[in-house]
Amino acid sequence: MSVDLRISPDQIIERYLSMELVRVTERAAVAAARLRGHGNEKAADQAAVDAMRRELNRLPIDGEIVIGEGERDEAPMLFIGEKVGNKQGPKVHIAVDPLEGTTLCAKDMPGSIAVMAMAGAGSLLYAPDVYMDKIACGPGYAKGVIDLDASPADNINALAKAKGVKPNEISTLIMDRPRHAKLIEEVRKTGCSIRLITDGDVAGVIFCTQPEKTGIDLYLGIGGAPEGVLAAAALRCVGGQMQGRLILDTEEKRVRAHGMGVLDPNKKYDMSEMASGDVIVCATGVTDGGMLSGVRFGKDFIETETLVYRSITGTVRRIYGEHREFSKFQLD
Ligand code: VTB
Repeated sequence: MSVDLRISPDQIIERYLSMELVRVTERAAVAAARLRGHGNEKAADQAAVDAMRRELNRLPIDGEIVIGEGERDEAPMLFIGEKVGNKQGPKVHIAVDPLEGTTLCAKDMPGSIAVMAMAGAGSLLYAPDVYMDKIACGPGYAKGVIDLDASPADNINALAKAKGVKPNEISTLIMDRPRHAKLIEEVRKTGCSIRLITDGDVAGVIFCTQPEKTGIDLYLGIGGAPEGVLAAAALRCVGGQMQGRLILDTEEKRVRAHGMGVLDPNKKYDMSEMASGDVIVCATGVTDGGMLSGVRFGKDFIETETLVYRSITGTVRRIYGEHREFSKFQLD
């Protein structure tokens, strides 16, 4: 990747903003983590949404939520189209999932995170809250090595060849859902291993970027479209390939998507059509997971772990935070 090291005024703003975004997902994660293991998904999600919104509104941006908790009538906060920020800064579009893996948090199971992406206006796909068929692999492969329209076996064989291993040495990750019965059966026939996850496919896709560490080469299957855009944004920052297609299987969904600018309901989106330009992605662990440690409540301070990705430079920062004011004043 060639990097232009000259920094424009806009980029300076974005550089400063990366640290501000860390505060946003940290707050959301701490708020959700207070309700970790309480069996109440709604309450944990609400706490994360409230905290994220409060923090977003403190930012020096003229922001608009393009992926959020849903459309205005179904989501009182962080709805698609909601304006956030103090308006004293750049026009940006924001995708949020204040608590990705609500069930994981409610059951105190591994892998729930607070996550958001920010980019220039028009850079993130306006994805309605429908399913998306997705495929993703990590960096280092020739473009086109995987294809959403190829069979699982063909994708696995192509990836194995490119990696220089046998097909049965490729490890895949799929969400454990009845809708994936056929997919799982086809992958099993290739002899590949499958990690089945119950929730949290933003992290599932990101796992592909570090196969040596996570043991995952390939993500396959159907998950949420908003999660797809967030994952594409993160993948763009570190390299890797991803394609997605919205599943618009009813007239109502097609009309809704059309209203959001999706003119071709069968379009296969490439990673950079889902997230383009200078994107910053930020994720803080809520429960412990393969990617991030969860929030720890200590006697005197609260610990958080956050990953910040930036597409323009490909930098990934892992930020450990000790928060004293959270614990003293119980702000969230
Ligand atoms: C996923 C996953 C989420 O929803 O995309 C998914 O990342 C898809 O929907 O954590 P289903 O649960 O209906 O399969 C979650 O599991 C929950 O928001």
